[in-house]
Amino acid sequence: MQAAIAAMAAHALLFSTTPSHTLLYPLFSSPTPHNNNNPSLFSSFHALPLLKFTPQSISVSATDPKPLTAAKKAVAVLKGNSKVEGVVTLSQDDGGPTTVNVRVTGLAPGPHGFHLHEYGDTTNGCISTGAHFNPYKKTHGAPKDEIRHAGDLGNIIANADGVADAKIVDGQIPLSGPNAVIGRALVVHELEDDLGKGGQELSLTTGNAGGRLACGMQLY
Ligand SMILES: [Cu+2]
Ligand SMILES: [Zn+2]
Repeated sequence: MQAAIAAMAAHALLFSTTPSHTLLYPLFSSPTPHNNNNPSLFSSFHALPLLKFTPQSISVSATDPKPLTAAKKAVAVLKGNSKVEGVVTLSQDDGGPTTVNVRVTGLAPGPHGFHLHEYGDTTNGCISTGAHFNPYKKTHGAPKDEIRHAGDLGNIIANADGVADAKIVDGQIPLSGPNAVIGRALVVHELEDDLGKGGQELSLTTGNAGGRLACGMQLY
C-alpha cells in the first residue's frame, strides 16, 4: 500500500511538472518500458488511466513532430531605382549558421557584390542603408576570411538572362541575439566585390562594388 502511494505521488509529481506528451512519448514508442532501474516510475505507469492519455500522446506526436529547436525565418524584398529586384529568404536553426536563399532579376550578367548593410533605412534609397554591417570593427573581406565585415556575403552571379540564384550559408548573420540582422538591409551592387583584395582605395571598406542597385530590409 505504501509503495502504491509512493508511486502515485511520483506520478502526480511527474505530471505536474512535465508536459504529458514529453514524458509519454518515449515510453509508448517502445512495447515495454525499458527503464527498469526506477521501480517507482515503472509502477506509476500501471496506475495511469491510459485511455485518458494515450489519444493525446498519439495526436501530439503524429500531428506536431516538432524538432527540439525552432527555425527562425526572415524575408527581404529588394528594390531600387532600376529594374533590378529580388527576394531573399533567411532561415536559421538555433545556434546554427543562417541559410540565405537569393533570387535577384534584372542584373547585368556576371558577379555583383552582395552585402548586409547596417541599417534597414531606405528613406534615401539604398544609400541610407549605411555601411556594411560590422559589429566587430574589421575590414572588408570575403565570406570565408577571418577578417571581414559580418555583412560581407561575397558576390552573387547573374546568368545571361540577368537572373542570380544563390544559396549562401553563413555563420555571422544570426537572426536572433545581440548581432541579429533583422531590421538591417541586404544590398546588391552594380559591380563585382573584389573581396578586399583589389588594391583599390575602397577595397577594404566596400570591396569597390560600385553603386547600389537594389536593397531591402529583413523582416520576420
Ligand atoms: Cu554593399
Ligand atoms: Zn564589407
